Amino acid sequence: MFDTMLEELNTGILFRGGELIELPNDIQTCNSNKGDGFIRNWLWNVPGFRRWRVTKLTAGEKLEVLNTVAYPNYDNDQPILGVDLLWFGVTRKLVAVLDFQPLVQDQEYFSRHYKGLISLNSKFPELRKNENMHSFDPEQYFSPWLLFCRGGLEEANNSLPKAFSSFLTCYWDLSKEMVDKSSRLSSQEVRKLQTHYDIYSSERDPAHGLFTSYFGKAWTDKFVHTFLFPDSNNDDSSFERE
Ligand code: BLA
Repeated sequence: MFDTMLEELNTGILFRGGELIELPNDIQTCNSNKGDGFIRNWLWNVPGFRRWRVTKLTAGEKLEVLNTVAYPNYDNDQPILGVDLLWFGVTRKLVAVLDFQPLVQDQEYFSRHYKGLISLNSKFPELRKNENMHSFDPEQYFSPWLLFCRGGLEEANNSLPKAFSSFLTCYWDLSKEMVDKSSRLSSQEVRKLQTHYDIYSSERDPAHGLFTSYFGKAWTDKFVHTFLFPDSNNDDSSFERE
């Protein structure tokens, strides 16, 4: 379901000078102890970013997931790129979330970084369905212009691939703009907020149970804290905003 988008993402990263970072074998790929689950991960070193990870999970016909997160360098306060796409084959249900995940929720920040996403959002009404969030707080690290839809085959085959392409282009454009602009948030503050993103996400991400059921608790704990959200091991106490 998501192979063309995965290909587009990895090719786009390569085209912008991305280099693969070698991962430990058991993180790069892992087979489920339940038989049909398989996960593959890529970690990229991309100019302008301190970390860009990509994950593809398949469980036979039952489930397919494409997930990616890009963390800009600390001297750039642009949002984190976050994409979570899930296809449940048996029920033919799609969950698609694409956002420029804001470090802070204020108008000044939004007016500097969201022109592109606001325009893109208005072009894909079928992918912004005002879905409720159960695990996450929509006002922490999510923007008002995220694309979030619980849909079906129609959205998965038609709008989503188009939106995904435009979304990536829009994020690359924002990164290009930031080369000549200076950030308003200090590097120190960006570091704190990105670190807190990992702590927060590792606590809230609804994928934990799913990973445990396919790959076991020990592997999942290691995967969540070393690959998905490596900064989640930091102490939370110093992350109050200054
Ligand atoms: C929801 N993501 C989910 C759900 C699962 C995953 C099982 C619940 C499905 C549902 O609500 O019906 C699965 N998430 C995964 C998997 C990975 C993962 C397998 O990270 C593998 C790496 N999630 C993100 C990112 C965003 C994100 C970067 O990882 C930001 C765009 C969003 N996922 C997101 C949101 C929901 C979700 C908003 C709905 C959760 C809610 O209702 O609060």
